Amino acid sequence: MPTTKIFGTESAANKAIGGIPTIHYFDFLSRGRGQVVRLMLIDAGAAYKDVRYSFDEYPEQKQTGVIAKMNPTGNVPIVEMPDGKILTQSYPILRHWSRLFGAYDGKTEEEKYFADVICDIVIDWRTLFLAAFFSANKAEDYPKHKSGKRKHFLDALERHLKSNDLSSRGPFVIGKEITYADLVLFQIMHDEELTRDGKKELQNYPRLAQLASAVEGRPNVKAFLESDAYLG
Ligand SMILES: N[C@@H](CCC(=O)N[C@@H](CS)C(=O)NCC(=O)O)C(=O)O
Repeated sequence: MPTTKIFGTESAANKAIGGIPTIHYFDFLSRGRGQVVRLMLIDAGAAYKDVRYSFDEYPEQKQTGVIAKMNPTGNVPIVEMPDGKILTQSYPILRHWSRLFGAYDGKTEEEKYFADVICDIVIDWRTLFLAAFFSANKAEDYPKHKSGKRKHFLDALERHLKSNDLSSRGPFVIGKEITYADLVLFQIMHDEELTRDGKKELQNYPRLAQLASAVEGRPNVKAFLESDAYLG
């Protein structure tokens, strides 16, 4: 049986998105595509219902269970809204809620475009990260990923953030305002364990370290990271 917990208290942020969402995802610490969906709600001060499936019970749910019924691809995260609407695909969910919040996706066309650019790079990075991290041959594949593709994405993102006119104002992707792209980028750095130990593995990437610290310093995110709800 999946576990279900409520996080937070219903707020105006819930009203903006149509109530308290139920997020279906793996019981995978505070990591993964499901966590970045949770992270936007945490940052916005919205309550959510957190339904977590163990890696053992998921395959059956994906084949014939509740996951199969809700999502044609059988993937998680899946979000159920109180009016019965089902939301799938993590990045479209983040963009959808950004529009409903009237925040998190920049104001100008240039800002929106650049947030999407950074998000797209992270999508590519996450796909390769997961393939290596969950590989049957992880002992060989993950170190190879770290020195190969991961380094390539870190180099490219650092260069983008340092050279783009909006980003160079910092600390976020488009400057002073946070966007969903910051959450997405923070989450992959977190999941690759680059934000721990004083961010020592980001020492050659000062702009990325600055962005990670700025996300961690958001009041609601900080409170979450310091709470028992944060699972690592
Ligand atoms: N593009 C989808 C990808 C969803 C996806 O691949 N989710 C993974 C977990 S992060 C999953 O469902 N893995 C289990 C499987 O594919 O069987 C999204 O962003 O939501």
